[in-house]
This record gives sequence, C-alpha cells and structure tokens, in this order.
Amino acid sequence: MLSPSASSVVLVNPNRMRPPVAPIALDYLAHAVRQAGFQPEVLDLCFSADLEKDIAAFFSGRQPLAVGITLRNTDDTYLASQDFFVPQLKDLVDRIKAHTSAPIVLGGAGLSLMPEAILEYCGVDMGIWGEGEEALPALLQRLACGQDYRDVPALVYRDGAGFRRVPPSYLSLGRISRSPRDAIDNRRYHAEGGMGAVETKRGCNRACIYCADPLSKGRQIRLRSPQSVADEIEALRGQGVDNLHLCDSEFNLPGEHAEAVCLELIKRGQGERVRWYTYASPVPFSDEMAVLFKRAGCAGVNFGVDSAHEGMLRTLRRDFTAEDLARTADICHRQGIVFMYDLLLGGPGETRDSLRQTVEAIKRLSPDRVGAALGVRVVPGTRLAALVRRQGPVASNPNLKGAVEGNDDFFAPVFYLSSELGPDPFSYLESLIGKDERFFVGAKGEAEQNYNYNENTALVKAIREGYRGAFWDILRRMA
Ligand code: B12
Repeated sequence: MLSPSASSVVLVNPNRMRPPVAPIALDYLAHAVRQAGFQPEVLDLCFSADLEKDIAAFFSGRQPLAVGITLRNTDDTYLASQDFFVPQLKDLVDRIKAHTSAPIVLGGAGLSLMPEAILEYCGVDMGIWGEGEEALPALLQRLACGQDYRDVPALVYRDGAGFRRVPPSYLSLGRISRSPRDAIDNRRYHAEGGMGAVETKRGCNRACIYCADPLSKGRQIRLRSPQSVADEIEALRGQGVDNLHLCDSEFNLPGEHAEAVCLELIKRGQGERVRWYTYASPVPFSDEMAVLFKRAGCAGVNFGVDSAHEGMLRTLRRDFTAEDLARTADICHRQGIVFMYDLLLGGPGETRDSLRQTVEAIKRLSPDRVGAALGVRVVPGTRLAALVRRQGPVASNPNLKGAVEGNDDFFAPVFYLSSELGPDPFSYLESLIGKDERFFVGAKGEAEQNYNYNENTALVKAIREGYRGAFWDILRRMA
C-alpha cells in the first residue's frame, strides 16, 4: 500500500465532447493549488483512446492527497439531443475509485447547478460549489493536516443521510495571482478545438429567469485587471494560441470594463496578433464600443438575445427591448462586426404568433448567423424552476419535455416548451425559418446547420482542415 503524498493533488478533466474545449478551470486551479504549496498533476481524459488503461497507468505508483474532477456540463442543454453527462461521470468516479483510495472532490460549472444530487448519484462525499481557487487549497490544507474541513467556504459535504452546503465567499479577482496557463495542453486544444479561452471577469447581476450562471459564478460582478487579462493572452500566444473565446457570460457587462480591456489589448498591439470572440449583451453597445472591439482583435460577437418579441423578453426578464436589438444590429453592420443573434425559444407564454414575430424580426435585422434553440433547460434553483413548480406536478405538466418522470428535482435534462405552441413546434419553427441558411438549430450528430457543439463532426473536420475561431463562425465560413 502506497502512503499518500502529502502534497500532490490530481485534477481530472472528463470532458470528451467534440470538438474539444480546453478545461480552462484546471489551468486556473492548478496554479492556485501550486501557489498554496501543493503539487498539481493533470489527468486530461479528453484525448484518451482507452479510459481504463490510462486511468490505471496514471494512478499506478501514485497515491495523491486528493483527486479533483471537473464537471463543466451536466448535459448538452438541447431538447433535440438531451445528452446527459452525469452517468458518464459516475462511471469515471467508479473507475478512479478502483485505482486510488484518495478522497474525490467534484467541482465545475455543471456540478454547481445541483451539487447534492450529482454527489449523491456519483457516490462522492465532497464537492465545491462555485469557484475553486480558494476553496480547493483550503480543503487540501485541512486534508493534509487531518483537520475538520466542514467550514471550508463553498464546500458541499455529506452529513449523515444528506448533504450540507457551506456558503461560498466569492473571490475578488484582483487578489488572486494570474495563472501562467501551463497545466493543460493549450496548444493541442487550439489545434483540435480551434480556439483557446480566457476570462475577464466573473458573476452576473441580471435576472434572466432560466440562467444557470449566477448559480456557479454568483450575482456580484468581479473584474480582472485589463493588464492581467492581456498578460494571460500573451502567455497563451506564447503557446501558439491566437484564436480565443472569452469565458465571460457577457463581456460588455459592464461596458466600461470591456472597453478598458480592449484599450489594453490595443495599447499592446495584440489587436493585430489575436482574434477573439465573445458572448455579449445587446445593451450596452455603441459605435464606439464596436470600434474598440474591432481594433482589439474581435472577430465576432454572439449576442444572447433570446427573443425579438417584447412580451417574451419581459417574461424572460431580459433588460433590453426589441428596438435595442435593431440598434445593435445596425451598429454591427455599420462597423463591420460579424455577429450572431442567439435565440432561446419556447419559454413560458411562447405562442405560434410570438415565435413567428421573433423569426420574422430577426430575419429583417439580418445578423450573420442566428442560433435557434427550441426548449429551455429547466435548471434547479432558477426562477424558471420555481415557476414550473407553481404550475403543478412535473410529470403531468404539458409545458415540459424530456425526463419528466420521477425527476422532480430536474436532475436529468428537462425542458420548458410552451404548450401554447401546439403540436410539433419543431416543424413549425422549421417552416418559419424556411430556406434561410443563416439559421442554426440545436440538433444531433451530422444534421445540417447544427450548432450543438456535442459530437459535431462537421466542425471537427473543419478544424482538422485548418479552420480556427468560434464554432458558430467556423460553421458560417464553411457554408
Ligand atoms: C464560454 C463558454 C462556452 C464556449 C467555450 C469557449 C472556450 N474556448 O472555452 C463555447 C461556446 C465553446 C461553449 C460550448 C458549450 N457550452 Co458553454 N459556456 C461558456 C461559459 C460562458 C464560460 C465557461 C468557462 O470556461 N468559464 C470559466 C471557468 C474558469 O469557469 P469554470 O469552468 O466554472 O471553473 C471554475 C469553477 O466552476 C470551479 N471548478 C471547475 N472545475 C472544478 C473542479 C474542482 C475539483 C473544483 C474544486 C472546482 C472546480 O473553479 C473554477 C475556477 O474558479 C459558461 C458559463 C460560465 N459563465 O461559466 C458556459 C456553460 C459552461 N456552457 C454550457 C453548455 C451547455 C455548453 C455546451 C454543452 C452547449 C452545446 N450543446 O453546444 C457546449 C459544451 C462544449 C464542451 N466541449 O464542453 C452550460 C452548462 C450548463 C449545464 N447544464 O451544465 C454553461 C454553464 C452555460 C449556461 N449558462 O447554461 N461554452
């Protein structure tokens, strides 16, 4: 029996979706645990051809202090595919347990949406809910000294028959030191996934009823300094990564921070050396901001607009109007910004009429691409989940699709699809889109115009052929 190494911690990436997306979380966490005096080792299973063999080989001769596993996505969030990843996670946990007795800790954006249910299902006793840079080292310190860890911020731990959550203390991002981005193979992810990743801030203070982000990143916006963002981009460029996707939920909230980051990139001449893509809100957006984006290297913006119907925007609690969508589209056209409008259709109160109005309005605004997702994943802890509960039992709710039987806590993928859309809303949406090739739909496998990035073989092939950039923009350029 090996004695545990008091300082080593294994960080595991189980995400095997294609195209591959770099597990930036492990680059950040490896740095944080190293700073705290521990020795991180990454077991990245993304490219593994034989899981069992690679896990066995990795743990042979190693007995770490703990094993941290990241769960980025609980499922692929599309009604058309409903691919649920938690069973795969359980399988991985079982395999790892067969090779090490080290305690397992789960974390990640997906885990944070329903930590207790996932821990229970996977047979794991500890998880970190939200950010890991302080919580994970704090937990490791307690484990290393054999001390009680039940007050570590953001810890979710088994307590008798159930679990308890310790409240998180959201990080001030100026306080944590910048990751050198050297723990994962960013070069390979760029070559096979077409882009790298960087964050400029965390948290979202908006009230969108369906959104999972505040559950994992908190409601308070915390900014990174533009200098540290630019330094990190330089570190990635040093690894050959010159196409990036920002990992902010929406880069231009707040607008001044986005502009400050752009100014720093422009000052350093990075605008000519890197191409980056981002999610953004249609408000605030201006000609001045668009010009800064472009000069700073922005190659495309995906605006999460959800709908162009005033009533639906209010129901979803978006804080902009259909008029704002028109204004932002005008600015993008005028300033030559390639942009996508991402729609989230079928939410509470959606009718055939509101759907038609949205599709018609969006066609008129003429974004370069449109994402049309029909069906809204109900995430526990959101206002949408509370609304669904008020509508009565899950299994007999006519507005729900997916795993509705015996799934009252929305653990397996369940989707809101307004019954007011009538029978076969997918065909109706298709008929509204018609032959307009700017529209993407969330589908499965090799379907045409598929912007589900789960086993998207068309994208994998394009990236192999040399395409780089955001997936939606690669699909656009391939057309
Ligand atoms: C940017 C983004 C994308 C970009 C990624 C670009 C890139 N190059 O990285 C693109 C567009 C490609 C994308 C695709 C998808 N995405 Co996405 N994406 C995001 C977004 C906005 C940021 C992700 C990110 O990297 N954050 C920054 C890192 C540092 O944060 P983090 O991973 O959460 O890690 C922190 C903590 O969670 C924690 N932590 C993480 N791991 C661990 C492990 C341990 C042991 C511990 C202790 C802690 C810990 O500490 C970390 C540092 O603080 C998130 C929402 C969000 N704000 O996080 C959605 C999000 C993760 N995506 C989501 C989804 C569904 C997808 C897709 C499945 C959609 C699809 N069907 O195509 C694909 C999956 C692709 C894949 N291969 O995994 C969902 C997942 C929801 C769910 N139910 O699980 C999210 C939460 C969005 C949402 N609100 O619904 N995405």
